[in-house]
Amino acid sequence: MQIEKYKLEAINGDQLVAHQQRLDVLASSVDNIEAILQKLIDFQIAIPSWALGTGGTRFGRFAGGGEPRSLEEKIEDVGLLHSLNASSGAISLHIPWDIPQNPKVIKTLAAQHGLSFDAVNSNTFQDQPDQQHSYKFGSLQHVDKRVRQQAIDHNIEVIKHGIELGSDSLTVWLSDGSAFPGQLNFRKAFQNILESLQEVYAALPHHWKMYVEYKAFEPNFYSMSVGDWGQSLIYANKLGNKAYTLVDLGHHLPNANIEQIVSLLLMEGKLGGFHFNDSKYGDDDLTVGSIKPYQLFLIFNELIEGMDARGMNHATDLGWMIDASHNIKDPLEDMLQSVEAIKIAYAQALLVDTKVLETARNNNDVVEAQEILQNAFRTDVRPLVAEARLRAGAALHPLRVYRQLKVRENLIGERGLKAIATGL
Ligand code: LRH
Ligand code: MN
Repeated sequence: MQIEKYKLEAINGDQLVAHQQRLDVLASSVDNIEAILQKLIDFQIAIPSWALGTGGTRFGRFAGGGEPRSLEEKIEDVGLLHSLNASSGAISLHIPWDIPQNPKVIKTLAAQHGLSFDAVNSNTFQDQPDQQHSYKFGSLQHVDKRVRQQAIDHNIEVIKHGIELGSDSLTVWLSDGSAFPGQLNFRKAFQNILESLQEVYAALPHHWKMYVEYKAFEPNFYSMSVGDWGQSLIYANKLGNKAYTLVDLGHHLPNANIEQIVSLLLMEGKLGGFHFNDSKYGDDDLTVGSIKPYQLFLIFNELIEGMDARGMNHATDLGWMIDASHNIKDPLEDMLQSVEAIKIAYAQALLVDTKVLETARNNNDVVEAQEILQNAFRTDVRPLVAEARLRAGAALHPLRVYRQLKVRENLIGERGLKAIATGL
């Protein structure tokens, strides 16, 4: 399904006057509004190919209907999101869930929707039907060299798919670890993974990046072999300049200070990118900003401070990706809300006057420092985010257009209620 431009402009038309009034009010208190608008327009977030259908838990899965049945339909759905918010200009594939049978055709179709291919993701956390060796006891950490080689070969195959599609980064998330004390020699597991990743690293084209994604627990619940930012950083440092850490917001122990982790990884020049989502307990993969919007703002505050300190380009120098799973929400509505939450947090953080904040810090004026941050966080920047969309030819209110044009009903009409998407 495609969104006809005239229909989108007609719906925008009804909201323009109210929008302009809200924007004028906000503009009266924001100095560098044009610079902020351009940064918002340039800021694109990659949509995960594995989160366009209804996810599930071990207790149940409640399909919502109209789910994409192929990679082509997944690209159409991301194209639809992008036409609504002009902020979802890339898709991140997971192999083998989304193997491009004909890369040229897939690349052309994506380009027609204004999409590029972000990081490709390998999968050595599931056994495929035709697989020779099982990953039951791990993949790159495995005590058996043949299992490690199988996993290395898979990652190199994933790089090949990425090259054909014009991607320039590989994300490696390992479910490797142990379920019980005594099961694993931690040092040998680390060495096996490092040696294996070095073989994968050697297969990277010169301009590619490798993201090493860490996770504190699940599916292993005693130890994970890339269990936290420190372990991921050791791997990235030992592997070389193309290797970076990847921060999935849901992969931390309760109450971890993620904004401090982000600040230090940036300082080390080893922060590669993000998997945005939100969570209350574990790796809940909930809508971004739905549980801890202040934490998301604080993370963007550290990102801007750290990226500006290194002269980095906000839009292109880090991997901005969503990684979520939808048990009860419409996957596309969830994505629209997630992208909106990320843009709002970024816009609020761009309002922080870092010079005044530094002065307060140098005066140990803790109260003033908090006031500066919370003034920005308590500023309703939604007119700014909407204006950036409008200038990029998209919807003032994407979710409203999505519902007004009955997109899900149309997709169910096209694909049926029983259509099941590959992914989580
Ligand atoms: C692991 C993870 C990883 C993906 C998977 C779909 O929890 O975050 O990034 O491979 O989800
Ligand atoms: Mn992830």
